[in-house]
Amino acid sequence: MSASQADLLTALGQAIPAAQTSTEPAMLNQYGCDWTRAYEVAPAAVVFPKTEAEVVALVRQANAEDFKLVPSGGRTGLSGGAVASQGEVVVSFDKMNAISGFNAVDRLVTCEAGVVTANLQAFAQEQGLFYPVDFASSGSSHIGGNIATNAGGIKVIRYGLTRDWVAGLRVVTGTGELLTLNSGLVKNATGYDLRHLMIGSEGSLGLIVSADIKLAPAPEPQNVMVLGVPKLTDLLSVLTAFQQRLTVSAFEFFSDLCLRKVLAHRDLTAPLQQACEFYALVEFDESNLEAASDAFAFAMDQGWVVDGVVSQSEAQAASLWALREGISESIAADTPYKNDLAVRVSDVPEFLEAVQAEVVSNYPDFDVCWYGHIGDGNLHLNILKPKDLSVAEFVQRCEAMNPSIFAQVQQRNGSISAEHGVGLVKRDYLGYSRSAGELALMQGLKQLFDPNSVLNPGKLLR
Ligand code: 2HG
Ligand code: ZN
Repeated sequence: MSASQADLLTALGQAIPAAQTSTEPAMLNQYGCDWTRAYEVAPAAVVFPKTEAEVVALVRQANAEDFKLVPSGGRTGLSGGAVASQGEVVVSFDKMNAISGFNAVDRLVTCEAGVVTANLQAFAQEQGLFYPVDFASSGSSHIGGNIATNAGGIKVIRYGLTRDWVAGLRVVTGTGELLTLNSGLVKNATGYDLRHLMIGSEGSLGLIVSADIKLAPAPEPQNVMVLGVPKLTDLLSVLTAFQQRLTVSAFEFFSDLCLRKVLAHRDLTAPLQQACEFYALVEFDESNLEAASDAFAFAMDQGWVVDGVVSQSEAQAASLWALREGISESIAADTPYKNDLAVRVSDVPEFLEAVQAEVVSNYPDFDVCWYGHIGDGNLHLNILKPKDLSVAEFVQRCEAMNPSIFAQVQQRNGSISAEHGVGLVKRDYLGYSRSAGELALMQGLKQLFDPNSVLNPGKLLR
């Protein structure tokens, strides 16, 4: 063990019992990264605090002894926000995973940061309530990470983002101060709401240790339709046809290439008899089936939709959802270069056309998987690596395209990261979505909350 590593372990030992620290190479590899694979994984240690007091002590030690901390949840992020490449100490919230309180009157559940999203969803269901933020990684993502990235997912069109469900937070700032923010209040007009500053701050301002999460009334059982839509630009007309007649819980889309990838990867069947260039997936309350059937018939009459299927059971609804939710995993072997873009919903059709044109003219030899949460304006653009191209050359060619794609986003005041966060992957492109004035204020906030830059340095901001 090198002297500095021994010093680090001594410093950590002042904050947290030695049994809760690991320097095992396998643990460092596991805990030092997220789902991105482009960065070196090189943390010095991983620690597993069990209490708020231990988190406070860790941050104070980091300031005193000059080491850096990388907060780590379920490590399902796609932007490198939880990657430790520079000898940092990873702070895993795996052992702070209790649902520590529930109040039926307030419909609030108090979760430690390490509660797995699916466990919160199951807990809500046991109370006859509903936690509506949902995505493919719910089985492993943590509520703390969801808050730190303001995670979105598949039901944003109806229920909003993680931000909309956070009624209170406990956070340890970069100076080791424990803050209680908003305490579950519905109304609170006492100035700056620091809770909202923490949401989406990617661990750069404070470490979230627990949260009061709102729960919704349990929804009706849901029906799912998958529709064949030949033209990308008709997808929004289909959405409007549905929204004029009913409230949709989700409106997603994917291209035929995405479908073929999922079918090759999983034991599922094609939803429609004939292949179609694009598919829409619509979810809605079962009591709206008639209204949804009207919308479908109207969209067929208009020629926007050529075929469709509606779920007849919960199991069928789940397998239709699997066609959409399985895409990311199914294309992982193709080393996709990911972009997670958002514009206003009304700007989606012409934005899609403009980006598609950029991609086709610049990547004639690359396969492109388009999919995402089109109903809320969020599109996932995944470029697949040709087998014979090296990862380095592929990434370089994709990066060379980013300025022209991001210029299309900027022209529409859109976002270069709708729901995956900034982390390392999007940090140097932030200027396409944030003005120089905003970026300067963000740097100022970082300095205020974390003057020695001990929290997730180099992520989100340089
Ligand atoms: C999804 O919507 C996730 O499936 C992942 O946000 C998207 O892998 C992606 O690009
Ligand atoms: Zn998504």
